[in-house]
Order: sequence, then C-alpha cells, then structure tokens
Amino acid sequence: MITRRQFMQKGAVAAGAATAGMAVAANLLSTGEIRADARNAPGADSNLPPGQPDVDYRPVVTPNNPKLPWKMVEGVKVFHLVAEEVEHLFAPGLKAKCWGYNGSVHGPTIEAVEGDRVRFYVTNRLPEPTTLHWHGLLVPNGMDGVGGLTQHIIHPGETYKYEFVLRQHGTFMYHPHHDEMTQMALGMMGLFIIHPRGIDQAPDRDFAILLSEWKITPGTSRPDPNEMTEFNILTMNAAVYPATEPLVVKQGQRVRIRFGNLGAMDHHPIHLHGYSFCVVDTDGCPIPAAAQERGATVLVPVGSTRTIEFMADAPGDWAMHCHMTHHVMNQMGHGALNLIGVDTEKIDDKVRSTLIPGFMNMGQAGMGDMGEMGMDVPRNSIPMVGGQGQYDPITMGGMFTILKVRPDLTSYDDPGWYQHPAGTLARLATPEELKRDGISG
Ligand SMILES: [Cu+2]
Repeated sequence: MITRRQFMQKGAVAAGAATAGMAVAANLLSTGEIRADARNAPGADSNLPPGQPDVDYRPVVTPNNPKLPWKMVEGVKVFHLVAEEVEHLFAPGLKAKCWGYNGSVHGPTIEAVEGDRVRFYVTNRLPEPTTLHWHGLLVPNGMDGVGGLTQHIIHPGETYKYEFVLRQHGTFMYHPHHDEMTQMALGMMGLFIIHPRGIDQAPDRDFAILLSEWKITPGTSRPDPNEMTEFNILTMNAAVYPATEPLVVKQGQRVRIRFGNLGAMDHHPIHLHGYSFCVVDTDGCPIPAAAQERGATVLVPVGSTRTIEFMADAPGDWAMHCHMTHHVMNQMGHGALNLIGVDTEKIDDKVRSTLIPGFMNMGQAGMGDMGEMGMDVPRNSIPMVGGQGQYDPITMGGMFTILKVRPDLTSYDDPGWYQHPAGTLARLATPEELKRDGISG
C-alpha cells in the first residue's frame, strides 16, 4: 500500500527531477501539500527573474486569438486588460456585438512563467460593473476577483489593480465574477497559460483552445445571455469552422493541446482523429506519467481545463472536434423542422407560388444538403455545416478544427489539403473488386 503522502512526495520528486536549479523549487509548489503553504504566504516575494520567451519557455499558440502584451516595470510583468464592447466575427457571414477585452473576443491569452510576479490593471469600459477572476490560480483571497465577496465591483470608467506571484504552472482561465451570466454569455473570458521555468521539457508545439457556446438568434446581432439550453453557436477560441485556424505540426513533433471550457451549460468531449493521447494535466495540476489516462477523446467539463500530449507521427489532415453532434453544427441547423423522409415538393410549390418566391424546404434526405455552398440564409447567420473540403463539403461546423501534420514544413502557415499517397485513399470500389470479393453493392 502507498499512502497519499508517499504518493504526493513521489510526484514532487518526479516533477523536480525533470528540471534543474531554481526551477525545482518552483515545481515543488505544484504539489498539493506545498501549495497550501504557498497560498498562506501571499505577500512573499518571488526570487526568480521574470521568465523570457524562447529562453525560459516556448510560447503557446492560440489559434484565432491574440496574446496579451506585457511590459517590465522594476521586475514585475505589467498587463492591462480593458473590458469593452467588441464587434466580433465568428465566421464569414456571422458578426455580433459581444463583450470582450482589448478589442478581442475572447480576451487575449495571458502567458507567463511560474515564479513571475504579475500586475494586472483592469479598466472597465462596459455599461455595467465587472470584476476579474483568475480561474484556477492560487492567489491571495483579496485578489480572487469575486464581486462583493472579495472586492468592490469595478464601476464603468474605473481601473483596478491586481498583483500576485504565480506559484504553479499549467492551463488556467480568466473571466468576470460579476453578472457572470450576462458577461460570460457575451464573450468575456480568456486563457491564462503559465509555463514551467525551463525550455528543455517544453513540447515542440503547444496549442490552447477555449471552448464556449452562444445563442445568437438568426438575423439578430447580440448573443442572448438568457438562453439556458438552446445554444446555436459552438466555438473554439470564439471561432466556428470554417473560420477555425488549423493546428499545423511537423511530423515527429511532440504536441500539447490545452482545452478550457467556460461555456454556460455544456461539457465537451473533444475527439482527435488518428491519434491516441495522454491527459497530462487537469486544471493546472500535472498528472504523474503512471496515472495519466490515455484515449482519443477527452471530456472538458464546464469550468475546467484538460491538457493532452502526443507524438505527431502520422501525417494527414486529422479532424478534431466536440463529439456532441449538435456541437459541430452551426446556427441554421437548430430549430429546423424534421423532414427526413418527407416529400415536400408539393408544399414547396405552393409556398413558392403564393408566399415566398424561391422557397425550398431543407433536409428531406438528411441534413447534409444544408452544407451546399450558396444556400440562402437569413441576414447575419450561417448555414449549419462547415465548408468545402478537398473532396466534398465537410458537414461539420461549430466546434471543429483540423490538425495538419506534414513531413516537411518550412513555416507553420496553413499548408493546404493533405495529398494522400497513392493507395491510401478510400475510393469507389471497382466492379472487378466487387466481383472478386463477392460483394453485391
Ligand atoms: Cu460539445
């Protein structure tokens, strides 16, 4: 039998052994028992110099989302977040007046290093009060950002200051903790990535994706914060396919993908094609190698982060998406009539001749036909399915993106569609093959 204490100590030793020098001390803070001490010493100064990109850490990539810039002031990393209304494009055809930070929806990704002292100024340019909560971070209570409970709310026009030392590494998030239902439904959230100190253990490619869900009634341009169940826009970093930027990786690289979920109601089982991966971290808590779950799908619950790693040994265009099938469809797929198997030709004729010229019912043979390009949709809305693929339309939109693994890359720009080597592509069976194998089509 192994006691919990022994288990934690082994984890601490393993984590420490992976790095060197002062980084060991910093990593020890990531184990539960030592964390309690760190939390109780909120005024303690960090002895570590501010971590520098490409020296102390390999920067994370957040597709479709910018990074929050910072400047050094007397050894402190200083950031400025401005909460404000932002006109946001989810995909060509669908724009909405959202709330975000610094002109971005979601807010820009914050990136720092364990041991850094960070200072955040938060300016409120919204029409109502707000606060900022550092989700998953071990901070002094008065820096936790819960309106009314741990601080005064930030009124419109005011700028508040938060300051603390980062005592852990992993994948975290930020969001307001005042009128949460409205402010988060309108887009106010972001990723907060804290790297361990030292680039040796860093993966070759490190991506971060924040999952969320929205209700934008077709034809309107405001997310509806009152919605509890019928979300019709499911996003990765506030984009829907085909606007989600692909994850571009060179074959043989070690890849990390971090997922966070700050949607209102839904957990998302994210499925990656072509690979099995290890779940290496939950909510910024590293999992010892022997305890890591392996799989091809990771469930990312609301209010949580999950981080996976794998070796990208297989080239191709690999789908990565939420496996809730209603979460890989866009707006116009929701609230549609179920017409599968119905002959609507007579109804269409009548509606066309008397009511709406050009009217056409959709979906008699399934919903795939709604993916045809050029389909008419209401103003400011997008069809339910994705975009044109290499061979045919891709009938997934929403929470869908593509991992593009290539043997030869000179840049991480989108390399286009994967060219399948001869003999490795599914195709129409020939009459000779059918006859040879005794298959009647
Ligand atoms: Cu989902």
